[in-house]
Amino acid sequence: MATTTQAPTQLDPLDFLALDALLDDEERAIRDTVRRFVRERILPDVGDWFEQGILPREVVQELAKLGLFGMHLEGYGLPGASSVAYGLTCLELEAGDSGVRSAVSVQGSLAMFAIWRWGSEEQKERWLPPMHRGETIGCFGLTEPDAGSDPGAMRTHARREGSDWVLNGAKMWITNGTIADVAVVWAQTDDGEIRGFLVEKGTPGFSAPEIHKKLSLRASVTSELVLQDVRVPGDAMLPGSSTLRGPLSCLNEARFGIVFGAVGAARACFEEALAYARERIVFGKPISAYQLTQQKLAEMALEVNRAGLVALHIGRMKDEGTLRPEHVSLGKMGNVRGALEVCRSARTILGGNGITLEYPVIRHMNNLESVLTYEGTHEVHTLVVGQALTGENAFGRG
Ligand code: TGC
Ligand code: FAD
Repeated sequence: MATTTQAPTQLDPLDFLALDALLDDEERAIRDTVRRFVRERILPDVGDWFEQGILPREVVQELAKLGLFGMHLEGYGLPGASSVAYGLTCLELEAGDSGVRSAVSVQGSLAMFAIWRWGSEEQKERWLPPMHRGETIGCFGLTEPDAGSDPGAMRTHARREGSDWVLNGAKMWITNGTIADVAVVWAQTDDGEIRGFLVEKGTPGFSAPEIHKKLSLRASVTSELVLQDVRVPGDAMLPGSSTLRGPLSCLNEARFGIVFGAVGAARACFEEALAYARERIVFGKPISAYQLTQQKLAEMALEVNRAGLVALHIGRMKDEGTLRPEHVSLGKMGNVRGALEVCRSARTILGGNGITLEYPVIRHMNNLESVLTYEGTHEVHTLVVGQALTGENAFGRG
């Protein structure tokens, strides 16, 4: 079959491989709605929010109004959107800011998913509808000061007392912790089980101080969770899971969103760099006319399109039910690393303007340093893929 002979100048730089044609009408409609929201509601102010270290509560409510919290889950009044539609939503949100995507990821893929997958019928009916509507904000507490990559080393402890549970310990780096109405807290029991508990804001002994001085993910609340003899009733425990498989299953969901989200951050930086290169005159010519700049732009286009294809393929696999955690690890490690490279290269094209919040590039670049680390570090995903390839566990334990 003949290849098309259109001149390269007719290609859309922002959809070079025409990936748009691989989406159906519903996916495109959801994508366009979120893209418009980001353009109108996030982009004009997100630089200021980043500078101030806030994500306004009303923005969180607007995300809920759009129906994005738990959008890919079914039942209990949830939309049951496809995985690809959810992924595209994450992509467009992260083209705005990783913190905005994180708000949706943590609410829907971590806190709501934990209840949806491992909760009792009563817990699902009580919590999921108000969480979808944004009336109840959730967080997900797995990481501890001394147990991040290795959550099996957690020290947070749950002791049975009559029909109650008493929790002691601390969680670290918890997105939305300070603003959450309910925290999903993972703890080890006397029997060596790992259990999830729903801890409501205001429970005596429970506090969630905000972590300050971050230089990344600043338009997102990050917190500690402190639990000192926190007593919760027996029905606050998620009954469906008693091992690490419970929390790790939730991570698959959030990591999936990051596979797409990273493409959004990369695309935003590529778009900015391309526009800037065409306008910026140095040595009498736009810098887009120099080979070195064109090489950077071509590499960026390659990465944005490669990562977009990987994300879409992984999304289709998830919708077909063939996606495995190892696939998600491969997607997360490749797409986040690639996005960071795109953003760093874009930053060089912007010269001095590359380091100011007047442009989105350094904000995305700094955010991606967190994305590289959270939801499993680049190294952890490398070892997951390495184990899948060789059958050898190189984590140091197991
Ligand atoms: P291991 O012995 O391999 O496994 C224990 C049990 O879990 C099962 N399993 C999984 N199940 C579902 N999905 C996965 N991805 C799974 N990985 C393992 C496994 O089959 C086993 O099940 P069972 O039934 O036999 O008990 O566990 P390990 O302790 O050796 O750990 C493996 C490792 C290192 C891959 C895992 O611990 C890991 O992923 N570590 C990274 C931790 C991490 O990613 N934390 C993220 C915290 S949340 C966050 O960062 C939110 S950021 C905000 C945002 O998302 O926007
Ligand atoms: P460590 O585990 O101490 O790792 C330090 C370094 O050692 C890393 O480079 C790591 O890759 C490397 N390393 C570890 N093991 C190995 C090995 N076997 N071989 C080679 N290298 C290794 N957690 C939550 O539970 N909920 C949240 O909502 C949440 N939100 C977050 C938001 C932000 C902004 C950030 C920064 C983090 C968040 N986290 C959250 C925590 C995040 O998941 C952890 O930071 C991450 O899992 C890494 O854990 P750690 O920071 O303890 O690093």
